[in-house]
Amino acid sequence: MAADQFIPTDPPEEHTDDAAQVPPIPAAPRTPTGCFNTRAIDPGRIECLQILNASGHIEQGMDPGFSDETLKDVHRAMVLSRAFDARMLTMQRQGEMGTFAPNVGQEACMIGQVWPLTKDDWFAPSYRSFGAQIARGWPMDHLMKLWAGYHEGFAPPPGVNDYPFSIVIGSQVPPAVGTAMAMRRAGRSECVVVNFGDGAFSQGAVAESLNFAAVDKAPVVFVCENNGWAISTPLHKQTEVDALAVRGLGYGVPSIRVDGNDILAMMVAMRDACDRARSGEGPTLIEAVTFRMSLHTTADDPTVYRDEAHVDPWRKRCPIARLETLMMKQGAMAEGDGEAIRAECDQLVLAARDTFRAEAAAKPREVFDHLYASMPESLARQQDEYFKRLDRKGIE
Ligand SMILES: Cc1ncc(C[n+]2csc(CCOP(=O)(O)OP(=O)(O)O)c2C)c(N)n1
Repeated sequence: MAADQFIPTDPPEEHTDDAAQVPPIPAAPRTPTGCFNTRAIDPGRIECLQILNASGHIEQGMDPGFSDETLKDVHRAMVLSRAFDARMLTMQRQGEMGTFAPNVGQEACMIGQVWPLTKDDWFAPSYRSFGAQIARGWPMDHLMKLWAGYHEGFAPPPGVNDYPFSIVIGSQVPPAVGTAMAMRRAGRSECVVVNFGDGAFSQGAVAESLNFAAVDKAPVVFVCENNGWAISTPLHKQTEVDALAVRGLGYGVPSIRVDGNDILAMMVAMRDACDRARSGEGPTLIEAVTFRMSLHTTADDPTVYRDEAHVDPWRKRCPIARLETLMMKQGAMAEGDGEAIRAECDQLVLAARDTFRAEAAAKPREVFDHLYASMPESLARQQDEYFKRLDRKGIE
């Protein structure tokens, strides 16, 4: 088909159905021969937000004016997340955890995205969100049970308006949007935050959720944690777009790219997005650009598919070190405070580990529970055989 067949023509004069009138489209760029110049199409402009640069200095004129107390709170939450991360990795290696998905380096993303939420708001996390879950009120020993495979660990603690996290990537997004749609219908003024990875963003369910949320003006904030990798698949093999945020524009969702290692930028972007949602202006998409510094999970070995050279530049962008530089400069932190907070957080994690060890008791006879409302005959036979084996071994 010749390219000039795509040149749009004016609607016929006699067309009178106003509702069906196509609004005028600005003149398309043309090549010198008059053809539509597809190379000049603007796929949409995405703003990028960075407030605290990689050296820990606030960009000129950008200071959001957070109090020292606020900075101390988010700093501590990030340090606690990292302490939990390190301990969980050790516990997994020592056989106490089934598996674990580390989050080191992504702390600003995590803490920034839940910072503006109240207890009445809702959070639908992916599996790499434990720092945010701790900040939302999940006790650390509860999360330890979760990662060790105890079903009690998956249920959100009383009073915490969170969904259990989802392993099926992107599957947490439709229920989050459904919750937001229900809130809007019920005339409520809370909002929902849902996060997912760059890999999950390739799932159709996420695209459909963006569309539903946009049409419904649902009070939801989509946070895509773009950490560069979906297990062994790098971003450039996943997508042709440079900025994943551009996808929101196609659905009419205001979208922004944020330096995900900059806690101040995350807080500002999330605060504004939550305010928009709560005031009835609908959803926002935030692409938080960060990096997965460590393993995908403890079942993964990134050295077989990525060069350490990819990781090195991100070490200099550590979100915690960046905030500490600022806090020292502003007098919100003194020499030695960082070490003291790290030691205190380590102790809290160790105390949680003690609680976990005291409470987590394997119940092998539960293995067949919670699967079917009424157990099929074939499974009942397997259960019977399994119980006889446990009896022979003297296991309760
Ligand atoms: C529907 C589905 N397909 C495949 C998988 C296997 N899987 C687990 S994690 C993962 C990569 C996810 O990457 P991303 O969404 O970028 O999140 P990240 O792990 O980097 O935080 C895949 C493909 C899955 N869990 N669910």
